[in-house]
Amino acid sequence: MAPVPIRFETPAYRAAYGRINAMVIVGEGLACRHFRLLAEAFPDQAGDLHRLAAMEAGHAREFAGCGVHLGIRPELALARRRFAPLHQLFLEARGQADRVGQVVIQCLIVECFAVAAYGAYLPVADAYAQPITERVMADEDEHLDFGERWLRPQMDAVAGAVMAWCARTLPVILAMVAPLRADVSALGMDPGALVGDFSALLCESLERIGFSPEQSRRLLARLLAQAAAGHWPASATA
Ligand code: PL3
Ligand code: FE2
Ligand code: FE2
Repeated sequence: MAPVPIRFETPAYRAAYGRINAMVIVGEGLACRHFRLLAEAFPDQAGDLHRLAAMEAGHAREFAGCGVHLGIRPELALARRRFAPLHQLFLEARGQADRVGQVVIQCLIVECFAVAAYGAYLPVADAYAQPITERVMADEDEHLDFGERWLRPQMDAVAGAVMAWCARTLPVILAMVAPLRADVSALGMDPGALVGDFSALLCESLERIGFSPEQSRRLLARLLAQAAAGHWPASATA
């Protein structure tokens, strides 16, 4: 099937872009804040974490530029409301001085989601946004890697906590993106493929830090069961 050409100037595209672009800008801004808070939780790695935070601030600026380039105003207040539960969960982990929770939420789950989302956007992005998205994706890989490198050596001690935080965070992510389904489609992306890629990336990450393929698949099954229960685009397959 030949791909349908994307018409960046239509009102439907522009309205959807204003909402999705805002999610990206707010998500990157929160990622910056989370890495600054992680720098406080990991004083011995504060320099590195401040560097990652600065990368996130750069992402927010560059994606904001993508909206400006199209002459579209992002719906930031809506995006902030949609991201609030995820930010609250991060703050809860921080409030308990739970470093595993903070790393799982930001470095594993949010970063895997970012890589899946930007990977889905890349083939349908306009010529201005495409190289930016490609560069940002490489950065997000590094952020994921930070979390994996910290978790892997202590896996025996933290496996239960990692699973528990995944189980708490995934429904929050699902609830956040479920209302984006129509907008994701309007930009030319397949919401089902997006969740499929996200689950696959998260599974691979869990395996890299030491879970067995069975354990990661069980978590994935839980995710897809929630999808079937209506919390995620129904076309999700993985
Ligand atoms: C990590 O550095 C930042 C995480 C931000 C995640 C934003 C996700 C927004 C969801 C929108 C889904 C589709 C995609 C893409 C367009 C650029
Ligand atoms: Fe980022
Ligand atoms: Fe990131």
